[in-house]
Amino acid sequence: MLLLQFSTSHYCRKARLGLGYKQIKYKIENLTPGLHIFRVKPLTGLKTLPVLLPEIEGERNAIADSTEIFKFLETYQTEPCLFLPDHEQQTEAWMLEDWLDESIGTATRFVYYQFRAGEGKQIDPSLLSQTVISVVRQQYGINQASVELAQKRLAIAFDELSIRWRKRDYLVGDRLSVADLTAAALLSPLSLIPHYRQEYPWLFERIIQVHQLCYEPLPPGL
Ligand SMILES: N[C@@H](CCC(=O)N[C@@H](CS)C(=O)NCC(=O)O)C(=O)O
Repeated sequence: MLLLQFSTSHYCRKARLGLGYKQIKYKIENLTPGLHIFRVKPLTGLKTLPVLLPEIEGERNAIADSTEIFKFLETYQTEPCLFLPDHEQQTEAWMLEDWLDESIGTATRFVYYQFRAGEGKQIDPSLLSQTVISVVRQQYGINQASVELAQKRLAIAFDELSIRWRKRDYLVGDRLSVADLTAAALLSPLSLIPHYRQEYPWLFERIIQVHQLCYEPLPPGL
């Protein structure tokens, strides 16, 4: 299998957590933002990464979107199981996964790139890095006003996740699910931001645990 990714993308990290949890062997092709479209669009019709190429006869050529990659991995190799056996619990896990994917992963991106352009500039002050950050900020409309809204969305996420993760080992049910993997990946960029590290130490403990269960190197900052 081949994973097309941006090396620093938290959505690509999410796909790697799924592959790692199942201990599936795979190769990685790192793409350059912007130029990636020429590789990805003909394969999937979309322009986002991650994309998984199963390279298996009789299988789809390319699977776009981290959620679809999870579904594919579960059918490709059932053990260890990523889906919960109880239908109601799995439905709840999908609901959390979708909310984290559509709302919280985006909010993290806004807060992270705002930090990297200001207070966190010294992490990589090179012209190349600051140019990439500036392009991303323009592409997604990241500015003070949109970041403030993103921060409010994150505050709701911390409330919801704290109710679940601080009471039990897993967000839903009694084993790792798509919800845990998604939260761990999509909130991981906050590991570099001192404010979040100080306010929510339990969150980063969980992010570390999920990465260990998935045999994935820890995100920068942890
Ligand atoms: N819902 C998608 C989101 C993926 C996504 O937003 N990927 C970003 C990188 S973090 C991307 O490819 N952006 C490039 C673009 O939109 O051109 C998924 O889960 O795969």
